[in-house]
Amino acid sequence: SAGSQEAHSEVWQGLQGLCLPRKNPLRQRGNMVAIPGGEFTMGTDEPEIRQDGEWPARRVRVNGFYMDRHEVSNEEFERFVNATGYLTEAEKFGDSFVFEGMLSEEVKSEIHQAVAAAPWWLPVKGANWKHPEGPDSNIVSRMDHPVLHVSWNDAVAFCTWAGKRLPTEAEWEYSCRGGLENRLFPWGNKLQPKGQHYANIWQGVFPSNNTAEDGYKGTAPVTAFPPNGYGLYNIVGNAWEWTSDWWAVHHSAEEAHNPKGPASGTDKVKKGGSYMCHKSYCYRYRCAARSQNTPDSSASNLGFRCAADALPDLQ
Ligand SMILES: [Ca+2]
Ligand SMILES: [Ca+2]
Repeated sequence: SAGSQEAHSEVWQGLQGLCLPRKNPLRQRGNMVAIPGGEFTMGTDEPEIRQDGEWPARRVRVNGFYMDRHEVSNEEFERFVNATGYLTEAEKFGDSFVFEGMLSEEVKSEIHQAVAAAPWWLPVKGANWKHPEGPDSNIVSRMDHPVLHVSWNDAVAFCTWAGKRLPTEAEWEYSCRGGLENRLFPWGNKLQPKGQHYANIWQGVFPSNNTAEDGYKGTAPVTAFPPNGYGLYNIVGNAWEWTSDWWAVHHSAEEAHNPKGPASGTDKVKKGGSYMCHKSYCYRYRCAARSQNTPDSSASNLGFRCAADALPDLQ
């Protein structure tokens, strides 16, 4: 699988580092990219979704750091679970939220409750990272796809084990922008330059008809689609990504240095949107866009990637 090829290439890069000159040894190792420190405009003065607190635009300075090149994959998460015996919160609770459109008729027929404001989300017994659509599903053919059904607490546990941490919202948004200023998307302002798809989102009519014109009805492999200017894949679309910040919708317009969000809160910030996002109801596959969930929440479109201040030892 692509996942195991990647593992091999990580080992190979590690070996190369010992005896052979590499093209750019400081730029990358394993699956992390060096993000240069700098200043950028966080948020926007032209918010598309005001109530999410996408505004005001403010100048933010971040120190250099490292960012995972792609969302944490099932293969990577499995390595963590195999090494630690870690049990995710969805596994402990016994259920997780799954998008109705991905469920079998059999699983659907057993569910009698839904979220009033979003009836396409169903709590599915036995849904977790190994069984993303419930007990009759598995990840065997999706080891290189993003791990799903991981809570914020699970994401922190993984990143800590890997010698990393979650990115702050500022670091995530700075990474998303890939060196461009004030653009909607990681690659610019046009959703589909030259008619090409740059992210895994929803085409068609949400939630009834997913044409999968971009090639994917659900998640895509973590390195599908072109990377942004910093070499990051699927930073918008595919799976939502947890950040370390608590959620708030009011922000100071003052310039800030390495902001870390409010000191406390009830929800954590997630960024980037997912394969379920369509402009008509979830125009959140933009770098300034944001949303939130409680730290113990999990769902079939929510994952993460890690950041680090220094490159961790290879796992
Ligand atoms: Ca898609
Ligand atoms: Ca993503």
